[in-house]
Amino acid sequence: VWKSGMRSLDNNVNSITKSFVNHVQTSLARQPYNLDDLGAYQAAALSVRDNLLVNWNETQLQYTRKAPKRAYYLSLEFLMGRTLDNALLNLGLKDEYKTSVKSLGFSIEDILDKERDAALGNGGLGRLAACYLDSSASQELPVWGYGLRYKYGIFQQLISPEGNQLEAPDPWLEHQNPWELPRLDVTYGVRFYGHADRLDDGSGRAIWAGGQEVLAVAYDVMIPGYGTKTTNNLRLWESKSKRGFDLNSFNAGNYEKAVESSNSASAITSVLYPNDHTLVTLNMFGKELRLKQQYFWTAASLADILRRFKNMGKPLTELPDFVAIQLNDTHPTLAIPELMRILIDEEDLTWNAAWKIVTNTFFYTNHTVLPEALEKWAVPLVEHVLPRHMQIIYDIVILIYLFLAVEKKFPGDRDRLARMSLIEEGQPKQVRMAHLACIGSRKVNGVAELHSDLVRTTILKDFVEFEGFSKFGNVTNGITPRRWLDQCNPELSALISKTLKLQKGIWLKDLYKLEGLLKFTENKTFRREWAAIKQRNKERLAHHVLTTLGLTVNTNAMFDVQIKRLHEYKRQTLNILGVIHRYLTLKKMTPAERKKVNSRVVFFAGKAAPAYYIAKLTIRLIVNVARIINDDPETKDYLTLYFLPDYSVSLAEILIPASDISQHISTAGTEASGTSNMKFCLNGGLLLGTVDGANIEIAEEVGESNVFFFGHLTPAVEDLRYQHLYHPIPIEENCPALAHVLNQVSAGLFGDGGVYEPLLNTIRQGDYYLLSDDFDSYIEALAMVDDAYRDRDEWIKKSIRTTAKACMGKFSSDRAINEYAESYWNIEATPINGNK
Ligand code: 26W
Repeated sequence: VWKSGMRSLDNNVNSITKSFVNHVQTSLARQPYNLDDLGAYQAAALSVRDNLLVNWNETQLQYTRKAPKRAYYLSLEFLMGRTLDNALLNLGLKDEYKTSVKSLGFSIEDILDKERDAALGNGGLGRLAACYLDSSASQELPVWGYGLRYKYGIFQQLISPEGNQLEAPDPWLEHQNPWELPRLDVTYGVRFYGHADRLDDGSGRAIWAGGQEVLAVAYDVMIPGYGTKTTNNLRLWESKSKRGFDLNSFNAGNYEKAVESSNSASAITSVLYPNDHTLVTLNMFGKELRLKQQYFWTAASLADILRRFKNMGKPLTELPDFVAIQLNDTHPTLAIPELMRILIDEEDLTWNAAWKIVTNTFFYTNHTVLPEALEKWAVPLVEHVLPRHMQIIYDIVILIYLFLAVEKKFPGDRDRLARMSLIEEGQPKQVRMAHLACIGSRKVNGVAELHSDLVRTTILKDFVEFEGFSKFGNVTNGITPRRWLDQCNPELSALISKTLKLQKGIWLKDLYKLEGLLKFTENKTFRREWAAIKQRNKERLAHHVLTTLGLTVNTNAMFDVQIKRLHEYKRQTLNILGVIHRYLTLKKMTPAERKKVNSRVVFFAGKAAPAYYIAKLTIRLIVNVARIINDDPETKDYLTLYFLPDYSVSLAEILIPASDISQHISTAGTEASGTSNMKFCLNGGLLLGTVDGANIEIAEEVGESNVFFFGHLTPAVEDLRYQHLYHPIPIEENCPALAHVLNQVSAGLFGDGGVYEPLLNTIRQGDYYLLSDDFDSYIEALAMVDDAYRDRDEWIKKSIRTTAKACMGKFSSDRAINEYAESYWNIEATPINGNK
């Protein structure tokens, strides 16, 4: 096979094959004739990496030479998923590799499937960072990412026979990772603890010494642009002990103590925190380690950024002309006092000069307005771990912020001062990171129109009044159409290219071109092809369920999908209670009546934070409802449901193209944006959703007739919550249909009803997320979806319109990243010369 394969290949394929074989023999030290798929994946990846490296080197060289202003994206999470397929697409080498590996007896699909996801993120925030890196490189923007190289990514989710979520570690680095370049020579020392002594020379400087020093080691990940030579960098830090182990203790026979400091250093980057939205469940040790992660990462990144800047030979006052630093939520906010510390203590700048540089360098994006998600750090903890930074934070409060400025603008307004302070009173006092991020930044933005409005009118209202409206903007999120259409739905991508008579290289970089599909809605052949592709994607998903879970899925049914982190505000509970309602309705019907019903298959996937009891109980309910319903001979032709374990980027790539309808049903005003809603639309899936986040802007683009909206609007939410608290109406009166469903669950229809009481009580008592207020209109919306689906031809037209309009341009991350580049960072495209 190897020899005959080699003969028939053209030059490009030939050199790929050579490089592949070379890596098998030299890098992997294996024999080509007994290579398995994993080995083939590794060899293919290493040879692709050689290609990337050439472009990466060239890109970095030209950035240094041309010295453009650069942007740095600081994110504690980068949810990259797999890399090989994306690298092949962006390099334009997919077909060549396909031919090459085929000639060697492998299938490219099997090889691609061997790659583990790089799952260094929880969900929306981390995946957005990954899409933005893809778009930055594709738009030839000089952007680097900075993050942590967690040894373990987001936990693997297992489901026990009872339906409980179990967590297992995710050892994603178990086999070597071909996509990273260890830079063992790029290191920085990062200090923790110790003591900070102010100098009494009137300079405002202090000396911070003692404590623990940990080494940050750089690992670089190459980020290729689509159809450009630009290959940007994602630098991830690994922590390790500065001094190896303690030889004195070792010699004295105290082996445990000898490795203690080394263990404590490497603990910092050992695992991604699986909490999205709150840290209140962590204990003291958990909180301290998270704070150390945040400082370790921001300190190393800033040191690296400053070293690069200083190499240009410019004075520090020009830093904002050459560097923009984007804070992805408040997680990297310590960068603000850290830069103050460096400028004052190490660079001898005055307080005012330093503050001016800082406030022109940073930009802050808020990703949630949920109160429990706003980060706060206990003052005693910050004092202990970062004594100098605590001093600086107090200085900001006193000097610049409170007494000089706010007091001047609003004399005597004590309440306002307390509301705006960086320090929240209480036992213990706490540092409010969102306030620090806000006043330390040049601009602040939210991630969809509604959400940015909420940021301006709720959590940062006082700051808008203080600093002016123009500091607060909006950049609606986006997604990369390379991964979320071309890669995950190659057939649809090919049909689009064929229909538009455009190479995908054109429209994948200018998604507004999809609008050209609109006129084909009336073309019957086109519609048939469109529908056939959706059908094959449904079969691909069914095949996945069959091979992973051993279950057979009815592919003639409508596929209804809700995939996202489990959270009360996202209301998976509303969905499962809706499913139960449907089931009970089917049970009451005669067989003849049932025959008229649309068949529906409901898919759920998503992880719950390990300590989030109610979220885990929701999973348990879904799994147990599935067990009963899927086995009921009377109804199973009409309604089945599946909870797919271990949701990941790769699983999303299978689920999204297969969806007829997807659910984005958060309580109005709670989902900042959502990004999977955009992915579904791009793949011709319709939306069922509340008037929330980016759903609103999607509907503006596709037209409301192509989106199924329901539920109360944001302004009503506060009043409804007030009513539930102070004038509660029994649920039997407020929403009889929901009360009936809850009673059936309590009565044990899906196993021991008592188990679910805590979950059901969140609705019966207080109903903070307003399920009882939205349930009836939710059921109505589901019925409208059924009606619409009955007219299949019209449905396909809606599906085409959704792809053509909803996700045209606006929801491409290319549009979003260009907005950041132009209106925030003030950076420009820097094309890399030379042939690709
Ligand atoms: C303190 C722990 C913690 C961890 C993560 C708090 C908050 C977060 C993130 C900000 C939560 C998050 O991922 N937010 C999501 O961000 C997406 C990208 O902007 C939005 O599309 C989602 O609506 C938002 O929930």
